Amino acid sequence: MAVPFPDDFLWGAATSAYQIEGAPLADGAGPSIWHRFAHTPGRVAGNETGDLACDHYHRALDDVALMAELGLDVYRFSLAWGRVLPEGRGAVNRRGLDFYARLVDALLEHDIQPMATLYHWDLPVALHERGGWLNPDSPHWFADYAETLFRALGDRVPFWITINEPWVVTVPGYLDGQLAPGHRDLFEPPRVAHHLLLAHAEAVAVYRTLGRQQIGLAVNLEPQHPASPSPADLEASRRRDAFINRWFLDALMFGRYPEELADIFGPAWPEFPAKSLEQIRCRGDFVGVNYYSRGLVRAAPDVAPLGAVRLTPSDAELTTMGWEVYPKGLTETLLWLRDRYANPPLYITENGAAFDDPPPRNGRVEDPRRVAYLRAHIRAAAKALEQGVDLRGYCVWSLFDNFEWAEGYSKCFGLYQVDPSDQTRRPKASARFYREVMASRGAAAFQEPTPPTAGYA
Ligand code: PNW
Repeated sequence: MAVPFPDDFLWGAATSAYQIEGAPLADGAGPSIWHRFAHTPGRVAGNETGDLACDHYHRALDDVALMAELGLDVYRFSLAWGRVLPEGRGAVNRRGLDFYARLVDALLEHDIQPMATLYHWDLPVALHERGGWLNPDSPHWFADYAETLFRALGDRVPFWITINEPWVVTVPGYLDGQLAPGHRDLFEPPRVAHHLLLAHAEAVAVYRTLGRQQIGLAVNLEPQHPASPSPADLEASRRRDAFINRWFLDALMFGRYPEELADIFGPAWPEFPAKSLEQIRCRGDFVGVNYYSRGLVRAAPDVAPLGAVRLTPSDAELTTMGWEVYPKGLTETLLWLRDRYANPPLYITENGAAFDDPPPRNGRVEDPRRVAYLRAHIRAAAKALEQGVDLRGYCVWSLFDNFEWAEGYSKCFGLYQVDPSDQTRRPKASARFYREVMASRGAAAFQEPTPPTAGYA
């Protein structure tokens, strides 16, 4: 098979601020909802926090050298809003901003293109106390924050992502309560989602006034498949598809929400002014796709509000998150984006897997299942490229084992293991494999046969 990745395809790895930086209050930073949530007993497995994480705040320059050794073309990271604006608005905290300026400069010195995410879930507490994403002013707060960064770093950062996974902010954050701020309320999610989309649109508009390009939103997508051919399961998977995959993208691309949502939320679904939907319609320059797995869906009339549950298939390979390994779903997702939304430019902004990795032996960490996962998903991306999908880059989640939100440090996605005792970063076999993939512009992913596991393409 010919390797379809063009020479200018961007190979990268991704992280986020609260998950790796540590020192969340250093140098005048204001606390975030994640700092508060992690410090609330019972919210995170083992009551772990991001206080130390990978100590990247103090090791950023060494980490950039490590990325250069690995051979990244692009590094996707996020900025902590509260480091830059401790109150969320108003005065800029120069020391916080300087941390990111130094990071960006170091990346550029090593020929690594920065891809900066403005919001990866760490809302300043000061804004949360004013209602956070429920406040109709929140899109303006975000646009002001974005403008500060576009002006400070815009000439050096070629790629911006406004918001990471608005669905995860909305649903685990405000409906199920598993992630910060931990609300459980049927009436909040529709408004939170609307404000996140307006925030994205306002930030894009500001960016345009500065005459710049290459800004997008990153969404988590998973194809939804009915667990059986029964009409009830088919209907349930259609609802779940609207809920997870189309909620944000239909609004962005078409200026309307999927009609299933009014049905799912019932009386909690408000009428949105047509004018705000028109404002939300804004394609951006690319869509960031975070892909991990598929949804195998069974109708569950008693499970509010969706009436559907995701099954864990018993015959499939699962990651330690309980997510099915299903590379074919990546091809399916990319083709779906091509067909439904008129072939938008795409970057895979996250793809990866958590497995229980062994401790190092002779300094090496063997993680063959992660190697197989990455190989199969890179091949799945190649299949989509061959069918005309406008895919321009791929980022592994994640560079390091890190703070996996409500799971704490128990779930490891990294190419590098991070020793909790002294913060040593140890490359896993997957880091060596991925280095070969990047150095060969994708060819190394085609050298070994794919293992005969159910979910593999
Ligand atoms: C993403 N889901 O989160 C996030 O962007 C990362 O910060 C995170 O570490 C990574 O995936 C692994 O979890 C997701 O429920 C959280 O479908 C939940 C879902 C998807 C992505």
